[in-house]
Amino acid sequence: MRRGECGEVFKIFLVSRNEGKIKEFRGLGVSECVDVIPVSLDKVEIQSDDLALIALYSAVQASLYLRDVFFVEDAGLYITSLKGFPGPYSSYVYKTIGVEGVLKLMSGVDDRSASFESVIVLHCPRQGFKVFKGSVRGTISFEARGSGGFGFDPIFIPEGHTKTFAEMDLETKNTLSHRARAFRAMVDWLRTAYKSQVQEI
Ligand code: ITT
Repeated sequence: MRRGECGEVFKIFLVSRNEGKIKEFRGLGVSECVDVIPVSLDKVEIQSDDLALIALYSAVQASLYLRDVFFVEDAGLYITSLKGFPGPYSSYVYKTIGVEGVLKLMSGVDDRSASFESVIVLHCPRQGFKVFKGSVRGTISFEARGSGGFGFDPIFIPEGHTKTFAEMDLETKNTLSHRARAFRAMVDWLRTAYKSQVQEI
C-alpha cells in the first residue's frame, strides 16, 4: 500500500470486471480517502456455496499477477423463501433469467425477505489474505423499480426504506449496502495496520 500525494489518500487495486461494482467501490473510496484503481484480469470463478471461498480463490489467482495490495469481492442476493437462492450463483442467474425471472419465481410468495452479502478478500504482500464481510437485509419488491445501480438493485428494498436500491442515488446506496460495510471494515483494518507501524502490509 502506498501513501498518495496528500499523505492521507491510500491507493489500492480492485480486481473486477463489473462496472457497477467498480463505480460503487470508487465512490466509497472517495469518502474514505482511498483511491480504488480497477484492474481487469482473467480469472476462473469456482463454484461453491461459500462466497468467501470463491473470493479467496479469485484473490489467490490474481496474486500470481499482482504483487501490490489489492482486493477482490464476491457478492450475492440471498432470498429466504428460495432457501438462499441465487446466493453465490447471483451473477449467472442475473445473466440468464434476470430480474424478471426472479420476480416470477417469487410470484404468490408472501415472505419477501432477502439479504445482500458481500465478501472482500484483501491481499497484502507481507500479511497474506484477509477476509471482510458485509450484509444488508431487506425485501424483494413486487415489481422492478428504478434505473440506478446494477444487477438485482431494481428489486431490492433495504430494511427501513421504501425505495429499491435502483431508485436511490449512488451516495445513498453507499451508506447502506453490504458492499459499503465490507469495504469500511477493510479500510479500518488497513488504517490500523498502517498506523501501528506495520509499514509493510
Ligand atoms: P467480478 O467477479 O468481476 O467482480 P461479478 O459480476 O462476476 O464481477 P460477483 O461474482 O460478485 O461479481 O457477482 C455478483 C452478482 O450478484 C452480480 O453480477 C449482481 O447480479 C448481483 N449483485 C451483487 N451485488 C449487488 C448489488 O449491490 N446490487 C445488485 N446486484 C448485486
